Amino acid sequence: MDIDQLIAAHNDQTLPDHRESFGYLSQKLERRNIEVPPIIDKLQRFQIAIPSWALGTGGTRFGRFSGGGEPRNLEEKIADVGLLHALNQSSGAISLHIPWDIPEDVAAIQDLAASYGLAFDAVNSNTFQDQPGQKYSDKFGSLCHTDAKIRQQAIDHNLEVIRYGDALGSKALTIWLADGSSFPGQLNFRKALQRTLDSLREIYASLPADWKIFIEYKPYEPNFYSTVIQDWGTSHLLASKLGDKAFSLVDLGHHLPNTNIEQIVATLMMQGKLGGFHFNDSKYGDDDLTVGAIKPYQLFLIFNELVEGMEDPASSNPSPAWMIDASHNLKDPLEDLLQSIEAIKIAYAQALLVDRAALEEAREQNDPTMAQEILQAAYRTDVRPLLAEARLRSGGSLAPISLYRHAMVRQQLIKERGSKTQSTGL
Ligand code: RM4
Ligand code: MN
Ligand code: MN
Repeated sequence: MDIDQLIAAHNDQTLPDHRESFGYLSQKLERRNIEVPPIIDKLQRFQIAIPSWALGTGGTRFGRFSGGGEPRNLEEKIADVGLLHALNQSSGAISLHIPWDIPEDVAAIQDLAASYGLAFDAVNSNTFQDQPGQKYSDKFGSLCHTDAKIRQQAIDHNLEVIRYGDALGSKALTIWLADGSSFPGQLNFRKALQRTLDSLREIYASLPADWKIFIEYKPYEPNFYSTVIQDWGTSHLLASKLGDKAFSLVDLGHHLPNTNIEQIVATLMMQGKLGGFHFNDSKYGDDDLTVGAIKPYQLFLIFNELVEGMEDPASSNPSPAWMIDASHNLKDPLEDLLQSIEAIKIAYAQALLVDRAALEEAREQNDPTMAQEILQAAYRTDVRPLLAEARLRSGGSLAPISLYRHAMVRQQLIKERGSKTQSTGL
């Protein structure tokens, strides 16, 4: 049976239950004067890119326990994202990491992606690992390096990534740098930032006219004392100096504990400079866990700011690029991604329920109690039937994980690909 038939058969079984819960929720929302159809429509249109490195089991520096059936090449990665998209109708794009996923036959890769209804999202460069055959080492930095030859090598790599992305139809380059220092005194901060800006300017000059460049920031790791682009302020400074095509990218895992990420989102949107978003969750470190697994309320508050910015007709911020950026240590990567997408859309739907006029009124009245009541009314609503309805209308599955298990997808993949496969990536 093909996937669409499986989805239809499985949906038939769960439909009565869904109809009941969706009907009940719709009535309740209508009584709260919330129009359901526009929310369903927004949920149907919301697409979150899957990075090509998230289809395999990640690991820690201590080890990696492959679950088997991992994609062995770019074609199989595209097939995995195609399967996710068939199930949830929200993963309609793939984000490639070069050189982990160099497309050998561009036309064939494009055709394959199109056959699954997938587009190519931002391409990502990699100057945080030395590649086989690479002339100079990035051990002490790339775009910030003291040696002009090494900076040039990193610039050239980014230009090569743009060329691959351009051939495939991507419209953005994401740069994340591991550059920094692990010991006080190792790096001249001022000069390192200046060199980074100068290198970025060269990359920026080669961006195709309709492209954007996203500058990611991160406070630590793999460097443990300083990072050249440590925070949103540094990223914003670089993006502002570069020009209109440059934006900051917020990765949830790249903040120190208790950082008010929702305020960063609001600030960048106020400047029209929020370009992209990397979703993950963590208790301690970077991108360790499934989105929404630890801090769903924070995710909701972030979406509250995103929706506020996106729905404001006066906002100059372009629609941000959405991507998952998490590693998968224990779970089946495809199940993990299905859960992450669900968590993101839950937060989005809840943010769409916020009574913005009433919230503004509470703010005008300096009434924090009422402001909290309004946010809680949205956050405490179980919006999952709205997500299921959006999937159903788009031809997806009412219950993706249940179907995935029922159809024994992983077992099939292990049969086809073997139990000892390992994808390229982290
Ligand atoms: C980094 C950063 C980048 C991602 C790599 C794999 O921490 O989040 O976005 O490309 O990991
Ligand atoms: Mn990231
Ligand atoms: Mn990261």
